[in-house]
Amino acid sequence: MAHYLVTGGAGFIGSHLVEALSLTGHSVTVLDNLSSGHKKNVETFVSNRVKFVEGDIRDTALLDQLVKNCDGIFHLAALVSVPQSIEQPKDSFEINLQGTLNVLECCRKQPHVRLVFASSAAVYGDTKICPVKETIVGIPLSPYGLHKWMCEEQAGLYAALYSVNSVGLRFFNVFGPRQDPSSPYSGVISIFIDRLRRGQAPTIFGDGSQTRDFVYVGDVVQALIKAMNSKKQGFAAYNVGRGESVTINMLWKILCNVVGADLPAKFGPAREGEIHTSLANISKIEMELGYAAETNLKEGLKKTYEWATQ
Ligand code: UD2
Repeated sequence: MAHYLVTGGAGFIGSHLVEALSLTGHSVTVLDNLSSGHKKNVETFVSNRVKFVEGDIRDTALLDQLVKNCDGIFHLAALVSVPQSIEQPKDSFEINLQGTLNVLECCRKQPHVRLVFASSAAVYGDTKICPVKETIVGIPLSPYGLHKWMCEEQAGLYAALYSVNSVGLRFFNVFGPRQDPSSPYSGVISIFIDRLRRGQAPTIFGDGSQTRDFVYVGDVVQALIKAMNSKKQGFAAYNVGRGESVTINMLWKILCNVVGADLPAKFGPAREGEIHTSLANISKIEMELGYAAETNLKEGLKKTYEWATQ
């Protein structure tokens, strides 16, 4: 059994990872400053094997202390909102880029520690290439996307210079239980489900023909664990999606069908600066890590709706 540090472990994706690791007998230290995560997400998993530490990845002394005795780090802590990164680019720099550098420095000091970190489809920006492959060099549209891309470049250099082994996972549109619907920039599925629960029509931005590759959080956890268990040396980046996309109009239709609702959506102005199509080519992660998206959109929506209405 291994001991892992999960930064951002009280967040939406992190808490599912902590749950899976603890269920398979590993011990975990969760580090989270609760800026977007919630203690209640992990409280039920805290045990003699799962420890919660409230703290920040900008605190290098704390990081050094927590990394001791670790076999691997899952680094998911971030300033996760793209719009917030546009309003506060310096915070994005300090949390997303410098924070990841702090984690890489810990790995440099403890060369046996393997690192898996959250990158994002935002590194591609508006590529117009669809489906998009890891070899495509995009032009990020936000500090968030730029800093995630720079994290990958940093990790590549740390692999070459200091033999730090790491994987960056480019998450596409992740959804599932515990995704917080409370901000206007929350994931569209969490917002749509919240509206359905209230019997309200959601607003589709634009004509709804835009497409996204929605991936269930359980599959993201699978990708994280496979990346950690892989013996690959050096640095590699992988797309994590389902390899299928759906229009937002179709998403609403499928969701209504899953829950047996008949509620037409409203339409509002398109979001400024947003990309129209997003679809991951997942053949690299399938071939190199043995990843296979297991939960289709319908099943994932069903599980998420059940969680939201329990
Ligand atoms: C996703 C990520 C974001 C960043 C970006 C990079 C999420 C939650 N966000 O933004 O962090 O990585 O990709 O490309 O994964 N929509 C509506 N009505 C609503 C809310 C959304 O029509 O009430 C539409 C929205 O205009 C967009 C789609 O739904 O076309 C998905 O929106 P989103 O905010 O869930 O995710 P996205 O792809 O904009």
